[in-house]
Amino acid sequence: MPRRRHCLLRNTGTIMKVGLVGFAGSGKTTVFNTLTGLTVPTTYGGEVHLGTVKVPDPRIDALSRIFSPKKTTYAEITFADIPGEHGAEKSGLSKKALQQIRDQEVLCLVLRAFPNPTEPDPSAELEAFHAECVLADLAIVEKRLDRAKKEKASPIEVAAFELMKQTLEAERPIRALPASELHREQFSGYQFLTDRPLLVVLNRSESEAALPLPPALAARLAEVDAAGLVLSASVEAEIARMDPADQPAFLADLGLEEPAVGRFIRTAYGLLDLISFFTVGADEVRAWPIKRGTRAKAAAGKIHSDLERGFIRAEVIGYQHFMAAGSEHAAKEAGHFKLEGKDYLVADGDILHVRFAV
Ligand SMILES: Nc1nc2c(ncn2[C@@H]2O[C@H](COP(=O)(O)OP(=O)(O)O)[C@@H](O)[C@H]2O)c(=O)[nH]1
Ligand SMILES: [Mg+2]
Repeated sequence: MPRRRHCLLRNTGTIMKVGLVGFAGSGKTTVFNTLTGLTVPTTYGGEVHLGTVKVPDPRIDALSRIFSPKKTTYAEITFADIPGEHGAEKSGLSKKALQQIRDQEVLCLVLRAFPNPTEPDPSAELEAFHAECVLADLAIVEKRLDRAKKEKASPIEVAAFELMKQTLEAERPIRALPASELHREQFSGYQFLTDRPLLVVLNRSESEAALPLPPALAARLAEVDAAGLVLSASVEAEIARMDPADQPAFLADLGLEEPAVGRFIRTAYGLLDLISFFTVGADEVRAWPIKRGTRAKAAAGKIHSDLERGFIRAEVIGYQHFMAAGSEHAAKEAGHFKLEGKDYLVADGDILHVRFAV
């Protein structure tokens, strides 16, 4: 049987999807433009816009300097700017928008906190959004529960839906439930809005950009199991237009350490509980995002289905060990080369070579 060392064939890895949602006028399109570098007009309504950005990773920068590959590939996030319908419904989310946000892996709710006399305050927007997601989920959970009972589904499945129903009736999100109680290992892919990780972005005026989240809002976010982030979209838009050389002084003036883009992307990545493993070589240095807890065989499948099907072993060197040793050879000499089987739990920063035969 031929034995080939891993070569890069085809990308079957997935790109993570983050949807920007919220009231019309909350600043979604402005945030979207600064994240993606695109220039979508900031008019109300309209179509969904998509933009893809690289996930910055200094480890990939360092590996790329060492291998000088033909190609360097970072993990990617696709942002979707989902328009709310101005004044159409109480929360600003139409049926159409609700449908569009079901397609996202992470939801990012943009709350308007820059001065504006006509819109509700940020906490009211948060509550309206949360309530609408809870109601939409509850309607589906009740239907699925009825059907599960009628069709005499497994008691485990019925119990999982009962639990979701109780949780939603208590106005709590499904994402707050422990994975084991929902038996997620058996029922993957519940399509519920409150099961999506939620990142709440407080879009503030320039003068308040460096202040932390208000304590009451932070406490409420903890209750609904959401992450929070403060930025000023207009400041970020200005930074994006600025000569990079002028950025540090501008940021320092406002009391900011870095543009919000990096923080935003890291938070979204963390919410999905993603880690990266790397493949290295003269052709390509590449980051592969996987869920924490992914085993070697499934991780190999991200690179190519053949690598999963014909998986033999994974050669593993941890990023830190590799950098400390300076080369693959030196890392091996130092005893930091491991040969792992299909059930090996891939760790963040593992450099993998998959041995396979098909
Ligand atoms: N002063 C100020 N205006 C903003 C800020 N973010 C957005 N805007 C303005 O608010 C309006 C609505 O923003 P937009 O991004 O289109 O909101 P969307 O409807 O949620 O996509 C636009 O005129 C923006 O220029 C901000 O941080 N500060
Ligand atoms: Mg918009």
